[in-house]
Amino acid sequence: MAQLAHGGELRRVLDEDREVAGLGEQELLELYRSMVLLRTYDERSLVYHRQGRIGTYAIFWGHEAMQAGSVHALADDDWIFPSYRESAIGLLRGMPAATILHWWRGHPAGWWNPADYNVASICVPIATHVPHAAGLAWGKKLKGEQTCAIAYFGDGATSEGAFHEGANFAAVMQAPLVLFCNNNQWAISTPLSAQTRAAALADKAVGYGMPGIRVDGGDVLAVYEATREAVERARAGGGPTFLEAVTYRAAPHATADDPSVYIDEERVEEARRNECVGRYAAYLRRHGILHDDLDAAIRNEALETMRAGIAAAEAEPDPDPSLVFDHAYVVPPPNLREGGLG
Ligand SMILES: Cc1ncc(C[n+]2csc(CCOP(=O)(O)OP(=O)(O)O)c2C)c(N)n1
Ligand SMILES: [Mg+2]
Repeated sequence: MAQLAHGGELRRVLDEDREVAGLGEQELLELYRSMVLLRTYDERSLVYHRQGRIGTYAIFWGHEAMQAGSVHALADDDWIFPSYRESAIGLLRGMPAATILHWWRGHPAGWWNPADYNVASICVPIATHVPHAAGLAWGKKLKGEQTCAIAYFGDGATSEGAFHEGANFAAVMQAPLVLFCNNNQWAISTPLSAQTRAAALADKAVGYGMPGIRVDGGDVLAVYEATREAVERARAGGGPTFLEAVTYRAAPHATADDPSVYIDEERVEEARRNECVGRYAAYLRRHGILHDDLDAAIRNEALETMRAGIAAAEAEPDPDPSLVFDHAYVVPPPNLREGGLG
């Protein structure tokens, strides 16, 4: 039966300094590599945006633990449904950085075949991918496959009709789905307090008849452990799980946003001091798994991936501008025809 979370304790691993069963030194380092790659992607993207090399960009600084921790708990066959906040999650499935940079450059080469990576398109409309993920998960179950799906969305998305439809459908059909809510406590400038009267978003799970788990979203191992449990339950026929990962958004919503007019700067500072990559690095160092040379090598490798990624993206010829209209009209309006674009 579903449990009431009631805003209570968050699940944690790093602060308790405990180990997670089944994770050896190699797996722990792979997880770190993934986090550093995501962090590097994000920090470089902000620079590329300022240099005019990519368009408006949704920053995910501080969300790396949620993304890497959950993806590492999946099998390669499991399907990922990202929102714009998880735009670079395909990197963890071997997608080239150039492909994602193309997406942010508005280039058609930024759209991949989802079946190549089992990563769906980046979803910008809030929560509309939740029913897609529920449908895919249900379809896999009908086919007798062991595959499950994970849908990523924010706290604001839980107020959307599409979230409700997808969550209810997945529960009724007992679809093997993980509903992963990144609760960064802001939907652009709307705070969580204006989003819901629920004591905890995980409590919503009760209404759908599924388990709800609350976890420290800055703790990569807690996220990993909680997602693994949800995935195991899904594969065993136990249906969907709602997973609420709690953080505080420590960066602007996107490059077009100025949070100084609405956010609590002290909490931002606190979140930045307690950021997830540094927290995990400290854990690995305490356990003798990470040291300076290895850390430098991992960071350099990620930087090199980004250097090669932006070079490849910029080497791609510009697309034909008329492509924008290709699938928009059966009969193009006269002004487009006159302009030679129809
Ligand atoms: C259907 C829809 N309505 C409104 C928007 C505009 N919009 C873009 S991001 C955003 C906030 C979403 O906040 P949240 O779900 O908490 O996700 P976060 O950005 O914090 O990851 C909104 C309202 C949109 N993209 N789609
Ligand atoms: Mg949010």
